[in-house]
Amino acid sequence: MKLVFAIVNSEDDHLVIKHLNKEKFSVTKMASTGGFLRVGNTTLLVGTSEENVERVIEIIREHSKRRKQFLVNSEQPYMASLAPSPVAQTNEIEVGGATIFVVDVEKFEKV
Ligand code: 2BA
Repeated sequence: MKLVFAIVNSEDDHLVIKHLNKEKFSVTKMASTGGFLRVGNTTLLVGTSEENVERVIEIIREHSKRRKQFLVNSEQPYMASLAPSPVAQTNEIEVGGATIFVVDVEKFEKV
């Protein structure tokens, strides 16, 4: 058995979960925060058999959009501390679709 951790944009989580559930995958949704932007995102946990892992990733890929995000350094505590400046600088970064980790599950039980 495998456990898929997928960090997705909070704007996409509804669609991703809907389509996973439609194909009978169980999902746990956890509220999380990115360490760089320090804004909320969603971490999904999906426990499934090894042969289903690629299908889970496909569904997540299909429903997680990449998007551009603008950062003003004075609004971003981590960047501001790296390059303190009295002048606000705008940076464009690309975020999403999803960051996925797949790990082995040693034991799975429902009691
Ligand atoms: P954040 O850490 O808030 O990162 C948001 C976006 O900021 C990243 O998008 C990336 O485009 C940019 N970014 C992150 N760290 C950076 C840095 N040191 N320098 C320049 N730009 C940086 P994504 O790569 O799509 O990541 C989205 C979210 O997924 C991350 O939010 C974090 O919560 C998670 N994540 C990504 N890679 C991870 C990893 N290796 N381990 C754990 N979580 C990860």
